[in-house]
Amino acid sequence: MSSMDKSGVTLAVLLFIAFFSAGAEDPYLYFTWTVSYGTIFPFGVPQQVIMINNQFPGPVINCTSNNNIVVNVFNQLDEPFLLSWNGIQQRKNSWQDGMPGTNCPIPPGQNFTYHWQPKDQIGSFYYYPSIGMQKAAGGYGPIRVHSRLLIPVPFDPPADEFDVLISDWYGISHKTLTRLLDSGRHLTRARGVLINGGASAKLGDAPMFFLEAGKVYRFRVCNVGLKASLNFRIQGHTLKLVEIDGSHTMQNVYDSLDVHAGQCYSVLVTADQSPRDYFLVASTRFQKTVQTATAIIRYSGSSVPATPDLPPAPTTWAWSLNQWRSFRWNLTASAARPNPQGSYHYGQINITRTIKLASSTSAVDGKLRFALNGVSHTDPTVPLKLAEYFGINGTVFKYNLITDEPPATGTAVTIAPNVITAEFRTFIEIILENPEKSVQSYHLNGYSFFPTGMGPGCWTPENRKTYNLLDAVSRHTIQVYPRSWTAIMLTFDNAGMWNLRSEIWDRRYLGQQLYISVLSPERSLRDEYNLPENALRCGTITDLPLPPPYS
Ligand SMILES: *[C@@H]1O[C@H](CO)[C@@H](O)[C@H](O)[C@H]1NC(C)=O
Ligand SMILES: *[C@@H]1O[C@H](CO)[C@@H](O)[C@H](O)[C@H]1NC(C)=O
Ligand SMILES: *[C@@H]1O[C@H](CO)[C@@H](O)[C@H](O)[C@H]1NC(C)=O
Ligand SMILES: *[C@@H]1O[C@H](CO)[C@@H](O)[C@H](O)[C@H]1NC(C)=O
Ligand SMILES: CC(=O)N[C@H]1CO[C@H](CO)[C@@H](O)[C@@H]1O
Repeated sequence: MSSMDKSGVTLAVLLFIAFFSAGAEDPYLYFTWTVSYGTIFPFGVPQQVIMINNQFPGPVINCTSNNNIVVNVFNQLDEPFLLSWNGIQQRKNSWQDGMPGTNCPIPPGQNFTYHWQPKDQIGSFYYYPSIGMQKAAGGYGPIRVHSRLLIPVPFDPPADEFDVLISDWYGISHKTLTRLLDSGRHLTRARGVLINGGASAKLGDAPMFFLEAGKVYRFRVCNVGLKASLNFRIQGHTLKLVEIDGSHTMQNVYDSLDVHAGQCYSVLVTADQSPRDYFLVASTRFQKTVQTATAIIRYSGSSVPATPDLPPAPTTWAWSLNQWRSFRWNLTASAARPNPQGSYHYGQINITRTIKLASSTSAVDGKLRFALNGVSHTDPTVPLKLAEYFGINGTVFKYNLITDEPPATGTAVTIAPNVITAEFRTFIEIILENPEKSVQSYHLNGYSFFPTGMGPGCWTPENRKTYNLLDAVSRHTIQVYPRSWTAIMLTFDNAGMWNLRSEIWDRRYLGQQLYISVLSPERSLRDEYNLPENALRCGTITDLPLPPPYS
């Protein structure tokens, strides 16, 4: 065969693959999960946790972009339960988002089958219980989304991958925490920090991770905790950053990374040090007493214990802000990009609307509440999305109680469902203002956004001159430093009902969240899937006839 014939054959094969991979349905992965209470002893005393299939953290969902993920969740708790999929965009499909505003909870003793696809997504994510304070009891687990075979990844395949779920841990049952918060109390200080469900490893404890000398490993690190920003580092090793919240980054090398509540990072670690044990460390940031958890990494075949001196953590806010400034999207890495219009050249799209959201803390009827622009969200019995779909939204909630400008400080706070509307496919700037003295972290479901700027004080239009309009890392969770602002931009091209929340879990529980209703006026299947046949019903929609389906 001449070389031309060969390339002709190759082209034909490629076209064949392209044709059939477009036509064939994406592979299905099935999971059956039982959710129940279990007991762990991370600090030597028994603590109740929520387990998935008797595991804490729960089992990994290891999948590839576009796979069909079918998870049948059996609730064996004594209370309603829902899982949500942090960072999975659920394109056209907020029916599967598993939030109190999109799904009826799974009653005790019953089950619900989620069916979703990580459409054009890659990266590291996690699932967690979305009702009330249940996340304080665990119930979370990792999600890995690999690139499809034909799509190049900007680094060589690692020898192995490790999921590292780090969190502050209160060691108080979620029901007790709920009672404390309901009675107007603040969340007390955490008991400590956990790494994959374990607290501090001591010299001589069993290793959690094994490395072979000379090889490269991917650590997928997510902060699944309730509040604390955590610094992640590995004794004697540097971290090559390759992914943030589902986007490939420029591969800068760091000694440690600040991971704020709800965020995920992937780093490559080369086992290039002398063969012995090393400590992997997660410690709290920005609090007076630093709390630290450790896990042991062992080079295979070694029996030399780790040295007890842990690498120091950074201490200042400025360090953290500068690290954020150093993050850059790898614009040349070919990867799945869920929203092409919003993804490329986002800096050249005209902003159609600016929404400023300010957080606040106040007492309402003597009880602690947190709000966004003066409204402290409360979940109605009928999920917002279903109320909207069944046309009973008018009796369940009012759209746009808040405006795009925060009210004057001191304005009375309203407790109500906080739902705003965003016009389908518009490009919007959101300014997250944090006038308070603790760090914030905000997550938006259904989307990935560009955090274009951060700065101290109050935001003004002048601050736009400081924006990164070229290569901000597209992501789902972003921090806002104390008495500072963060600006994000995105195209609202995913129809559905999407939660925007503080990842500081007591703030979220006591109202610092809202939902954004993005409706496609066409009610077309092109823009949004139909209500799934197995959707659970609750409250006043239980017996309502189904509205005409989208077409
Ligand atoms: C995870 O999925 C990837 C891609 O399908 C596969 O290559 C890998 O072996 C899987 N890993 C595990 C631990 O199952
Ligand atoms: C509950 O599980 C059964 C299989 O055991 C399944 O057929 C059914 O669809 C599930 N229910 C829901 C609401 O998904
Ligand atoms: C960006 O991605 C390209 C294409 O995959 C890769 O060759 C390059 O090394 C990456 N650049 C950095 C700095 O990570
Ligand atoms: C953005 O707005 C400017 C001024 O109104 C206009 O000239 C330009 O064409 C717009 N750009 C796009 C991409 O719509
Ligand atoms: C978006 C939506 O479905 N809105 C509905 C809200 O409720 C009124 C009736 O109260 C309907 O007319 C709207 O269609």
